[in-house]
Amino acid sequence: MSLIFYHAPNSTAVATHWVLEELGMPYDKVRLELPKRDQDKADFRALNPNGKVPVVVHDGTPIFESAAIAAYLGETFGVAKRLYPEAGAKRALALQWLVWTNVSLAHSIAVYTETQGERVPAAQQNAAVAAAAKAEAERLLGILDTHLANRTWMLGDHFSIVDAHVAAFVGYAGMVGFPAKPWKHVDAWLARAAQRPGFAASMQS
Ligand SMILES: N[C@@H](CCC(=O)N[C@@H](CS)C(=O)NCC(=O)O)C(=O)O
Repeated sequence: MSLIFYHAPNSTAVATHWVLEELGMPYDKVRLELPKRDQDKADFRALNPNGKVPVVVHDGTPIFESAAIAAYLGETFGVAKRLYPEAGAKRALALQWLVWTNVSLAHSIAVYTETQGERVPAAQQNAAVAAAAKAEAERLLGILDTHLANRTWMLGDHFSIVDAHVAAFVGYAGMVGFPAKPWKHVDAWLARAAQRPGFAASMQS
């Protein structure tokens, strides 16, 4: 079995890194230097034409998009370890939260970070768009808070790789203007998730 993980520090690949660590699978890491544009090299573009990390290559098949990677790794390696649900309704809920994280939460945060802040060029600044994106991200964190109000983990009593994936994004959100403190259930869950050895490992590039 061959599993290769293409990553970069402080990137979306942290979510995949955490998932891989939780699964305890042996894998090889290939680090890209994004500022040096390693993502534009032909051999990497052949794996992901989007030129973005993360990518995993499992037995020769490249897979991009962190939510798709989490779902694939979960169903392939996580079920026997009780880290991902078997096929059925519970798996649909797992997929629901993975997709929600990338399509809804991460999107609103990306719009916010791309339209305000000192690193954003003046031509890209847009206070109205940034305010709407902020409101949307906060609304979504509220939805997550309600979900976690009566659950220890995203899917119930057991930690799953869905927790790792979602927590990686929520942790990132905290670094770019959305600390979890106002959402007390999210905050407590994030603190629980951060106790996992997989979290510490995912912070090492
Ligand atoms: N939706 C993608 C986002 C991946 C992504 O945006 N990766 C960034 C790093 S956080 C990247 O590789 N950027 C390089 C570039 O755009 O040139 C996923 O979840 O995998």
